[in-house]
Amino acid sequence: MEVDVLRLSRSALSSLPAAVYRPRFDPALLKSGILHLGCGSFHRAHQVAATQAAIHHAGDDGLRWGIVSATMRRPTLTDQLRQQDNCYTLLTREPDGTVASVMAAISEAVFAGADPGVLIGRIADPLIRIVTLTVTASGYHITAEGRLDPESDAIREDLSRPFPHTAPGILVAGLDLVRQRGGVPPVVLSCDNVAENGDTLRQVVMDYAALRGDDALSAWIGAHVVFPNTMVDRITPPFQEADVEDARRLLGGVDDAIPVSAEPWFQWIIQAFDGERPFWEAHPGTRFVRDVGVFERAKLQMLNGTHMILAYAGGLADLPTVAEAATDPALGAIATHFMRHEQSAGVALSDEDLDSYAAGLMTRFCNPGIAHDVERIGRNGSAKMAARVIAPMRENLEAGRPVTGAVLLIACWIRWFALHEQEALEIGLTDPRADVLRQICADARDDHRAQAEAFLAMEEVFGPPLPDHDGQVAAIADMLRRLTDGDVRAVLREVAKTCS
Ligand code: CS2
Repeated sequence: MEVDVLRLSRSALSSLPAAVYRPRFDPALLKSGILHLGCGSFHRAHQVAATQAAIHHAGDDGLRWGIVSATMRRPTLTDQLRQQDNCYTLLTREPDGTVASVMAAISEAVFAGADPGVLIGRIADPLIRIVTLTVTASGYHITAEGRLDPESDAIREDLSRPFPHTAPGILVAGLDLVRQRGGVPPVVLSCDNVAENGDTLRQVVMDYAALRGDDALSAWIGAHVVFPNTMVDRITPPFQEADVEDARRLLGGVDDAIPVSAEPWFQWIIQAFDGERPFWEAHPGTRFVRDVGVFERAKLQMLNGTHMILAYAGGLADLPTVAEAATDPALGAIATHFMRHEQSAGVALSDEDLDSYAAGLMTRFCNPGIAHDVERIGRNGSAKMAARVIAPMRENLEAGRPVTGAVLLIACWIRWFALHEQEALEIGLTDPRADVLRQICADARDDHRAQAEAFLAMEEVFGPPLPDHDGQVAAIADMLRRLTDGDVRAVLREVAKTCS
């Protein structure tokens, strides 16, 4: 006999166990006031949670802040969201167990891969007052200097199409329509881990308009569109089958095909801006401030940069998750030291605040409830390197401080491509510049110095030459040799000895 399984939807909300947090508004009454580009796990664990809190806070007035959540990548998630009336479970992995909250602030789930024109029209919809983005650092197509990379294949292809597919292209086309109609442009809010994400996005969008040959549009965007800077932080591992079982158990047997799992920590620091917006500060951890800089730098370098060393070294040392890498005695010690003594360069916080921020981050990395694969964190390194690793490394070199962790990180990253090129890397390798980087390793097989030299010569990734550039190349080449010739774990133990 087949048992009918109740699927999560608006009508199932009333059958959920009392312990499950759920929307205190009728999701059917939501109107769309926000357009989001990049409907993925992070967006669903972060912005949607804050928007739901804001809607609760404002009562009926909050109902205008439903989110049109769009993706260009594949239709699977949007189809599943629609099958569940855009409801899903947020599984918060607390140290003493998991808490389930049903999220329902998405008013429309849109797959726009086949027809990006839909998004362009929505940007110009007068009811859409804010356009938010989580398209990852690689979605900005920037050089190490934070300008649009005109050589990027995706941008070149975009410019030759009737409808753009990249985020900068879609924004330019949508804002162009606003201008043609004489409308008021929406605020464009980047929620990606990109340095000065709002300022960078403004520049990238203006560069794109200029590349299209429309300098007047570029100037209009610069003068009329607000791009606040933000810092976003919540570790959100990708979907796992076990999440579905956890959701079913916590929802009292109700099925959710698309739960999202996240750590309890939540931070969203937004540069204050004029214009209508949800009362996002109703969610603990959200703050509007004048200057996001210090928060952003602390987070990008200390969290995201340290994530990278855990990923690249962990991937070589057979430590497949961040938690395993961070709890490994040698790599954990290296990461702790790197975060506090190298990656804090230029972060304007007191020693006491840096100590406690760093200690908190290491505890978060070790959370066993968060299964975050190093393969995931290691993706798109070429788009992340400049702001997260090279900026503090450069500052340390200028001040004459050691850069042992940065050298190890870069050498491990190069080693990923060298192994991949020889079909000897078991983990997947995703990077917008993967072909070029793999080719460098193929051209200079077994020549560590040539590999290090060619990688560091890529100014679009590393920026201008480092202080004592040849010395850095030699140090990275030497580390590459040690990683190639010896046992990676033994190398990590040796490096850890120098981190005290
Ligand atoms: C990670 C981030 O993949 C990465 O680059 O460092 O996604 C990180 O988990 C988040 O920024 C945490 O807020």
